[in-house]
Amino acid sequence: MEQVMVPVLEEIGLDWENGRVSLSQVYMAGKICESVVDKLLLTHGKLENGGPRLAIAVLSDHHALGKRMVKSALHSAGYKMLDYGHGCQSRDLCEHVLRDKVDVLLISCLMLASAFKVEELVTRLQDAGSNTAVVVGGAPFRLEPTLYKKLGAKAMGRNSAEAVGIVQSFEED
Ligand code: B12
Repeated sequence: MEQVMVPVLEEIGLDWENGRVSLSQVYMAGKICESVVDKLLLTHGKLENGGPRLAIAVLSDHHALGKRMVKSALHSAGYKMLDYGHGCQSRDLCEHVLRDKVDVLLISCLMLASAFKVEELVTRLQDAGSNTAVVVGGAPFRLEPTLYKKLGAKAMGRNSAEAVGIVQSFEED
């Protein structure tokens, strides 16, 4: 999936940007990939690992495939996590994180406008006295690898395997 599905969807996104495919074709490509992800990915791993308290969400936008892949990879590695869904707003996320005492919040963003909202989320968490580490991923962060730092996130991962490595590094801290 990392080697075929992700790059193909990226190419389809570029084709849409350049007017070569319609939004309905992007939508169908997304739907097909969703059913592949649902069939092939593990969503109920052996959740034995104590580790840091994790949560995952898509901030602001509704591109949810990346979140599913990251969640599945972490499940396979034995990590349990809360899933706050997609289209989440930073105010609600901040409340959930404080209520659930989350140590590491994994945020997926596919649109640049959503990525910029990470800064507001981090500020809200800091103002509330939270030590939660915000880890981000998604197209805007892959395209601009230093963006996460500018927005106050602790780390950025390019794919689901990197997400696992980052969570493991928090466990070692
Ligand atoms: C499929 C798709 C859709 C589908 C989404 C289906 C779904 N259920 O998710 C549909 C058709 C609904 C859609 C809608 C729109 N889309 Co769209 N879409 C895409 C497309 C082609 C692929 C995205 C995808 O699913 N990739 C596959 C997944 C698996 O990859 P991924 O999310 O990047 O995740 C991987 C890594 O990034 C990483 N990762 C992801 N999250 C995290 C989190 C952490 C913590 C870590 C460590 C790692 C990590 O691991 C994953 C596995 O490797 C992209 C193109 C692109 N370049 O990404 C455009 C794209 C994101 N869309 C775009 C746009 C503009 C839109 C619309 C506004 C179009 C419109 N006019 O309506 C709407 C907005 C909807 C909304 N409000 O959210 C733009 C955004 C441009 C921008 N500058 O912001 C893109 C980039 C296309 C483009 N080139 O212009 N879209």
